[in-house]
Amino acid sequence: MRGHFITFEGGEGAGKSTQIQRLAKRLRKDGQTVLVTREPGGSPGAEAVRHVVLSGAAKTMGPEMEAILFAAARSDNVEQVIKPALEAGTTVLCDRFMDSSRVYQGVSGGVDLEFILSMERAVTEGARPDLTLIFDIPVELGLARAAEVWADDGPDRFESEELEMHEKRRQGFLDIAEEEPDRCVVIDASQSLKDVSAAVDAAVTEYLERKQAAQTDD
Ligand code: T5A
Repeated sequence: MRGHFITFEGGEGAGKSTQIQRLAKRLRKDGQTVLVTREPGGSPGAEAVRHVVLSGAAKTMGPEMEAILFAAARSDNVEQVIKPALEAGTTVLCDRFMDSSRVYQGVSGGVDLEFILSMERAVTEGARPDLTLIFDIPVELGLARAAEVWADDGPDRFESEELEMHEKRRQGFLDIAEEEPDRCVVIDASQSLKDVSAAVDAAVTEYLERKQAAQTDD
């Protein structure tokens, strides 16, 4: 049976990486086989592209080219890592996925959404998320948290942008959640670590129960 595919989305410093590790631990304790991956990155090829896009080296090529690079990295991660794991029945948790391209390159980057969606359809065939947790946090709080973990070289290509850009992204993620309520759950990421974890657990449990009920009906 195909594994569950759960993606974590949202703005900078929202706590996705922290919560993905906590959820992985919890699901493993419950007996599930879990794989954690991230984007851009995940596979060796995609990690190489990650360095190019996050260093800002591709910025001068324009937002369309950056969108293509993110899609290329996603394609490699999907083919090399995500699909084989799902087919083996593994639960895959991915730190950012297709919604980040819709929001960062589309909503705030100005790249034509249809162009982004056409790449998305090609690249994610057979690997569409079953559940997407959208971590919502006031922009200033998220950036302050992200700043705690910046390495010596400071913010990356996207973190360093204007507040207005980050606000647009926050709204972009909320819009996706509203348009696709069957797949998306908004998590109030401004809460304490414990409360965010409880919200994540509740959303995942609800999804797993819904899935199990649907299988029983079949
Ligand atoms: N991108 C990505 C695109 O433009 N297009 C795409 O298609 C894709 C896939 C990725 C960048 O690439 C862009 C988006 C991004 O700008 P990244 O380094 O992977 O870059 O960055 P992020 O995913 O944004 O990771 P961050 O580290 O910024 O945020 P997280 O993972 O949401 O936050 P996390 O867990 O690292 O937490 C940050 C700090 O806050 C603390 C943690 O301990 C940590 O110190 N924290 C909390 N503190 C208090 N209360 C809580 N509830 C807390 N939760 C976490």
